[in-house]
Amino acid sequence: MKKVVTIQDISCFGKCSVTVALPVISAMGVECAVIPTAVLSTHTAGFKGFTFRDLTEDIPAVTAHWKKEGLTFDGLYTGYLGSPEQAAMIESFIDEIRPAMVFADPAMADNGKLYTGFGPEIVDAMKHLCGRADVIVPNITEASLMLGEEYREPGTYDEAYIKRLLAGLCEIGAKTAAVTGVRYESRPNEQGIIALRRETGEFTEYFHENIPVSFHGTGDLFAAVMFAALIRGKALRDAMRIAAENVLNSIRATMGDPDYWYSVKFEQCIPQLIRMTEE
Ligand code: PXL
Repeated sequence: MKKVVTIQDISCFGKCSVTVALPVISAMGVECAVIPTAVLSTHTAGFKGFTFRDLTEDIPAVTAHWKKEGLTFDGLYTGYLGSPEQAAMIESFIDEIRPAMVFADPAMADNGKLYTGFGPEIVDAMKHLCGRADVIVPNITEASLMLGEEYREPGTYDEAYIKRLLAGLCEIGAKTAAVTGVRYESRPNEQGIIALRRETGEFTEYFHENIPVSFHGTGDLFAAVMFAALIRGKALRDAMRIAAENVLNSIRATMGDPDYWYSVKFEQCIPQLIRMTEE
């Protein structure tokens, strides 16, 4: 069995980051350790007055202990950070523990804006960390912030804009960059993920129906599934497809329930996810 670690926050209520990654990665047959970057009472999108405990100091301490124990990992998946300083600590973790694959989601922004609580320092920190990764999965907002490129609204750009972002992301150092939430002006009813492999210059894409709703936590769900699928040995396009289809299934399971605004009912789609993983 493959063994991985994810480094991101625990939002105690609200289903994102670790509380999505752990069940999903486990269901996909991969052992998952965690290093929490912060503990929040809820996620920061839509809840008011959430608590926030920063765990920055713990990252080097856990790294040192794990190094002493001789722990090894088939992969590392990084997400939401508690502070910009944590990015450099995670880079030290990569140097010390040497996970076989580094998958970074620079989870810091969406819809043209940084998440509540982040200042501009997080952008350079995430950019540096992404430069150390084998695979990165920014959305358009995160990609444009890291590159200092103009942010363009969904459905207002063409392929040239996305290819420019992808080339820039590979220049930062990422071996494979995949931009999520892509909607071309010419294909308004579709949404997709486009990836570029730095070594070969090869583009890989997966387009699907655009469901015109937005739910919190879907970026984290996408990243966790794509990461675990790659760890299970799936090809890049299959990993993108399984992740996207699982997010779509979870959105369909959630839509129309007015009590459910804070995340998606991904639990209901775990049986399908396991079937897609084992195919
Ligand atoms: O889904 C990304 C995310 C993760 N963790 C926390 C968040 C968010 C997005 O807002 O607030 C705490």
